[in-house]
Parts: sequence; C-alpha cells; structure tokens
Amino acid sequence: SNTTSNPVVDIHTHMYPPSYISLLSNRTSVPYIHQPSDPKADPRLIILDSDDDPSRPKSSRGRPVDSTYSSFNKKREFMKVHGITCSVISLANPWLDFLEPESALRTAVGINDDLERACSENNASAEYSDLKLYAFGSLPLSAPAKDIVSEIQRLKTLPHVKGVIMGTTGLGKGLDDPALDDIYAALSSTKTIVFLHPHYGLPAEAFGGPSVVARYGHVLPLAMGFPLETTIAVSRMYLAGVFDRHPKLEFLLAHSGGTLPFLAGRIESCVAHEREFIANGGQTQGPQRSIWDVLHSNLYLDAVIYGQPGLKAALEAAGSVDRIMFGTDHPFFPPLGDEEGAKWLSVESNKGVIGDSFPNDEEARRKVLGGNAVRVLGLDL
Ligand code: 5CU
Repeated sequence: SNTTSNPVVDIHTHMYPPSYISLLSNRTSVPYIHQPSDPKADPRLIILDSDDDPSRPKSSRGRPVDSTYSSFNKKREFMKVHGITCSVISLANPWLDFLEPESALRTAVGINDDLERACSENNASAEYSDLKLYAFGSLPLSAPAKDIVSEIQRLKTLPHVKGVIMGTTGLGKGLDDPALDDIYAALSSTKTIVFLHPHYGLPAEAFGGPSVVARYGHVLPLAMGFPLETTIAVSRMYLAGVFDRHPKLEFLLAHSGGTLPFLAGRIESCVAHEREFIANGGQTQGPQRSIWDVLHSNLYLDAVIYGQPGLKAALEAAGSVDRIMFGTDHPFFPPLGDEEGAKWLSVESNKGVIGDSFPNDEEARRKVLGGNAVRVLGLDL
C-alpha cells in the first residue's frame, strides 16, 4: 500500500492528552486553561507569557482550545485530509517544565503511558490500518536527575515511543548547563533522539515591549521569538562543548533549526576569532568540533519553515537531504474560517515548499516527506 511504499510521516505534530488538559484547567497562572462562563464558548489556552495580557478579559486571552488539541479522532481526521500516513505525536509546549519536583516524575509517567497506549491501540486497530501513530515522550525535567534518567530508560521499553521532546531550559539554566551531562549521557547510551522545541521566545523588550507584541498578536513571538530561542539554545550547547563530550547525541531541531542554518558560518567565524578560547590563547575551553560537523552528524532539522529560502538553508546546512523531515505543527496554525474538513493553509504551504524545492527529484521528496523519519526513528509501517 501507499502507507508502506511512500509514507508521509509528520514528526512535528502535538497533542495535549486529556490528562494534560485537566492539569492546565486546574491552574490559574501561565500555563493554564480558562473556562469562560458561557458554556458554549471554547475554553482559552493561555500558555505564552504574552498570552496573559492583563488588559484583556480572560475569556479573550490566548486562543480557543477545542477538541483538535486533545482528541485522537481529530488527529486521525486531520491526517486523512492531508494524506499523512503516520504521525509521531508529542506533548505540546510547555510540556512538564512548570511542575513541582515531587509530582513531575509521576505526571511524566502517566502522560507518556497515555500516549503509548493510544498509539498501541491505534496501530492494532483494523479500522485505522493505514494511519499509524508513534510518540515522543516527555521528561520530568524539574525532578531530580536520577528520576529524569530513569524515565529516559523506561521510555526505551515502550515500543511506540521513538524519542523525547524537550524545551530549551533544560534543568532551568539552559542546555549548556554542566548538570545536564548525566542526562545527555543517558540519552546517548539509550540512543534516544531529542526533538528540541521552543516555548519561551525572547523577552518582550527585544520587540519593543509588551504593547508592541500585543499589537501584532502571535506574529512576533512565533515567527521570530521561537526560532531565535532554538538558535540560542543550540549555540550555547555547541559553545559549551556538549557535542564534544557527547559525540553520539542526536537532536532534531524544530522549525528547521530556527536560524541556525543561516547563522552557522557566522558562529564558526566568531569562534575562530574569540580570544577567550584556549585554542586561540585564552582560558576557556571552546568547542573542538566544527559547527558544520555537528550539523552533519548530530543534528536533524524539520521542514516546518514555510518558505523555499529557509528550506534551502536547512538543506545546505544539514549537508544532506537525509537529515530533513516533514512536519505540520498541528493543531497549531488552524485555518481561521470554520470549514469542516478543509485543508489547512499552514500544511499545504509547507508541503508545497517541499514539492517546489525538488521539482525533478522524487527520491528527495520521498525522503523528506517520510523516508528519513522511518529510517532515523525506526518506525515500523
Ligand atoms: O501557536 C503557538 O503558540 C504555537 C505553540 O505554542 N507551540 C507550537 O508548537 N506551535 C505554535
């Protein structure tokens, strides 16, 4: 069938499983879900700092959160409409970052088990035989390191979990924190790929202050804050020598690596000219591997960039079409109208960019749309 010969695999597709929705619904500070007093109105999802604008009533803060965020049937409907044969589902931001240390491991286990069960039931069902589901697990990053390591090891035993999704704060101090070394060692030794995804963006001041951010809704935080957050997080890992100490670590970067593909040459040049680094006569151990080597052997990039120049930069920087993977960002960026069953502009434009980037290379299209994900994540389709 087409599912097995030419699969279309969506590696960037999120959900808030029902257990996570109830977690957010029981909170009143970011991240939280607000239930308006009108029972017919959709609840509001208030997850970004800029969503919680005190000058607006809660019933119009953030965005409506309907069943597309939590329903596996809605995920399958979306897959059918867009010809997607397999989805690797991940919890959406801000994952478990905000949990108290005491409850983090228990919550992670519950949510990861929910995803494993849903994928397992889906893949065993004759009704959905041409729609396969896998998952990226979430880590209890606020818990003690031993709990994080134990969850990494446990996830390896869940057949439908094919990696983990993580934000950019690590244990709270960023991804260059030396305290992450045990976690990176566990990820490497278990061959667990990390899907790195932004959430916190940049401070509002970077855009001219909260009132400027609010004027343009989500555009500045999502189009620029998210990709720059990813770029800074990975650059800090690189500068701190994380990829020197953990040469087998594998990261899949959201949104085609933010702006890393475009800026990699500039990063490399600044490192070569930085007197602080031992290699250049200073005292600080700088990175020993080239950023290009890291891009070509430790990093994969998704293709969620919505434009040919961005996708071309990603392909050039990744060094091979084998390191780029299709994604949709569902259920974010839904159509603004409410036409049931219509194709989504965000998905169609993204798929169009992939098609247009390889007009005469069907093999490259096949790899980006699904072949690479099957190979890298070890999906059984
Ligand atoms: O629209 C958004 O805010 C988002 C988000 O929060 N997370 C994501 O993955 N994509 C878009």
